[in-house]
This record gives sequence, C-alpha cells and structure tokens, in this order.
Amino acid sequence: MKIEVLTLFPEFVEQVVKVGIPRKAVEVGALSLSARDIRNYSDGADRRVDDRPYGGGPGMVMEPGPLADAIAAAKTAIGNAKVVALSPQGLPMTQALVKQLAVEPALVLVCGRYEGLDERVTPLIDFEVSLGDFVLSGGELAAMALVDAVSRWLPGVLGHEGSAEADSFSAGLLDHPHYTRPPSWRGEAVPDVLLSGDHAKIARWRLKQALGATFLKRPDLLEELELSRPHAELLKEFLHERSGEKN
Ligand code: 9D3
Repeated sequence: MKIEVLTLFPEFVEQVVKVGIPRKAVEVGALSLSARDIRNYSDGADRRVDDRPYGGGPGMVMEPGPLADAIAAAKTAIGNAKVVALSPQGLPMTQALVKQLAVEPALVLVCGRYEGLDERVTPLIDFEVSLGDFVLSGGELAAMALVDAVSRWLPGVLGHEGSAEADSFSAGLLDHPHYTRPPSWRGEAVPDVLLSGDHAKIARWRLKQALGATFLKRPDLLEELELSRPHAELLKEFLHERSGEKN
C-alpha cells in the first residue's frame, strides 16, 4: 500500500515508520509512506496556508488552494487513491474501518491544523476519520495511528502472533490476561491451567477470561455481540468463580 500524508509537520509524521510494525511493513515492501508538506503548495512568498475565518471568530482556517494542489500532487504520485481527512467530525476509527482501508492500494491522508479546512475542499475528500471524542491539536497523530493500525493488516507484516491478536479483536472481545515467568511473584501464582500443557483447557480458560474482562470493563462491546449459548455459559462460570473469590 502506498500512503501520502499531507501535513504541516512532515518530519513528525515520518516518525511512524521509524519503529515497530510500520517500520517492518516498509522493510518487507508492503508499505511506502511519504509525508508531503502542504506549505510547499502555498502561493505566497511567506508560505502561509491559513487565513482568518469569514464571519469572524477565533483561530485560523486552512486555505483551500494549497490543500487542493497538495491533494492533486499526491494523487498523481500514487495513483487511484482514496482521500481520507483526519478530523474531529469524522467516523470514529474502528478495527472494521482499519480492515477496509488496509485493502486499498493507495491512501492520501489529509491532516488539518488550526480550526480546520475550508469547507470547499470537501468534494476532494472521500471521507473523514476521527480518533475519538477528544480534542487534538491537529490530524497528525490520528494519521499516524491509522498508518500503524493499517500496517498490521498488510500481507507479510505479522506472523502468527498477529493473526491471533486479530482474531481476538474481530471476535469483538477484550484480550485475556497474560502471564510470564516467574511462576510466583510477590506471592501471586500464575493460574495452574496455564502450566498444565492442556491446550484445549487453556483456550477455554482464555475465552472465559476474555468474556469476563469484556463484561466488567467494556459491557458496551458485549451488547453488540449477541453471545452464543456456550459463550453465555462461560461468562456465567466466570462471574460465579469471581463471586466465590470475593466472598
Ligand atoms: C478546540 C477547537 N475546536 C472548536 C472550538 C475545534 C477543533 C478544531 C481542530 C478541534 C480539533 C481540531 C484539530 N483536531 C484534529 O484535526 C483531529 C482530531 C481531534 O481533534 N480529535 C480526534 N480525532 C481527530 S482527527 C483530527
């Protein structure tokens, strides 16, 4: 996948492919990322790309001209690209959206700063994506989050540890607890089942813990799910064991 990020902070955005999974994605040739400075498309000698809002009010608005030219240049560079603006007004970023975007051959990610983009660039944008209902200073961190999340789904990037993680989230549940050595630490033992070598039993225990954690921490996720009968039974078992511990 080819990604062009349009931003006033290209050196910041480029950091996302310097480490971890996005870096691996670039190394295996599954991803190429280029950050394009919107300021290079300013028509003024001062390189300004923002101006005061018509109608008054605080803050500045990004001018349409430099954005339009930067989008056109990015599309010419990578071809047939979806154009996604990172914006507080966008669709919340979810794993379902990430998976859809990961099959695109090319993406142009438009990062706003100041109060936002001039409304007249909207015909150039396919859709908007938000990181969630809180205020960021601009779209860059959201674009970097999207690049990171998409990288995990590109072919040849993750081994089997990744597919397992993917399974767990596409199942719509939180992860089960994890343990490593030492077997006893500050008086707390690792659950016996994890040392048993019985893989069916371990899988059942992990699913039970995942159902329990989701019920306790993110009941909103469970409501989406329509638990199957066996899953509902496992959750009951989790809650029963937990009430036993507490009393
Ligand atoms: C504080 C200013 N707000 C109106 C009073 C509007 C506003 C404008 C620009 C709020 C945030 C921003 C910059 N944010 C983004 O570009 C952004 C964002 C976000 O703020 N939260 C979650 N996801 C995203 S994606 C892009």
